[in-house]
Amino acid sequence: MRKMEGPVVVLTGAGVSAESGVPTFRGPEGLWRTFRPEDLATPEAFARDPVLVWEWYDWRRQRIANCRPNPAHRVLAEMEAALPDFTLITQNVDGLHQAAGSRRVLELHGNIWRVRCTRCGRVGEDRRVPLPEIPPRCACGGLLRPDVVWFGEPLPPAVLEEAWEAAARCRWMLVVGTSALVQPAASLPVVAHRNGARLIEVNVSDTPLTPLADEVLRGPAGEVLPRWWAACARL
Ligand code: BV8
Ligand code: ZN
Repeated sequence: MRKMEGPVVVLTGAGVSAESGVPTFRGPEGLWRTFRPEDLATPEAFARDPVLVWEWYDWRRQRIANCRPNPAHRVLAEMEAALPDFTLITQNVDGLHQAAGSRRVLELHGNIWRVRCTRCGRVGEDRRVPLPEIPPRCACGGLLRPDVVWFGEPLPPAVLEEAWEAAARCRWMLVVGTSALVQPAASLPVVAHRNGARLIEVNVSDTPLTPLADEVLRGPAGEVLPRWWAACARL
């Protein structure tokens, strides 16, 4: 355990929201019955069957609407307030980091509470659960889509650029609750490590990043992170 000095970056995945009740993608209960996210979270699936894709998102939105931030989300909000140079990067689309009080969140994969018009491009927040009509329509009559990044789609360039820069210059990187399988997010810790950052992994199981980690905090983020942060504060 060392005193954290210098820029700190945290990368989170679905595991940080698991204790809030948000289903992970590759957990035992899986996200949605027989479908794989790679099959549904794609522009092709949406073009082929927008109703099926929206039924999946409406189901997830209804699940997430009842979920509250857990102690892991709250500790990350505390870290942002306490540390002079802190960047939170998330792969999650559930908005729970913002709900916990994090003020600057780099959302690599968008946000399930935002919708985007496929015709006029208007982007707006839509928190209606359940959706009154599926698929939802824009005022212009165009088909709305979830404002998330699907497989095969580029990540928002400005957000990704900021994430690369933060990863390249940080002295500490915490990787919390990600299977480190989805690219390019999974390369951020590799860049940090290559540039000499101290890598700390918080996960209930091993991932492809575990061999790179300087420290592995094995256990549920909602229990492990608060204990680790309290110990840091005593240094
Ligand atoms: C792109 C939004 C290019 C949608 C998501 C072959 C090789 C390498 C890459 C590829 C390949 N084929 C295709 C690709 C690229 C592809 C990719 O990476 N595929 C993977 C599957 C191989 N990537 C893309 O397509 C990306 N785009 O590359 O574009 C491009 C460039 C220019 C122009 C055109 C194109 C886009 C990827 C984004 C996909 N969208 N989400 C939605 O959510 O509906 S990704 C989706 O999966 C979520 O965001 C989620 O974050 C992610 C799953 O990852 P995790 O977050 O890690 O979640 P997971 O369930 O997997 O793991 C949970 C972890 O938590 C586990 O480790 C578990 O042990 C742990 N855990 C559980 N409980 C706890 C816990 N840990 C702590 N505490 C607990 N309590
Ligand atoms: Zn429109």
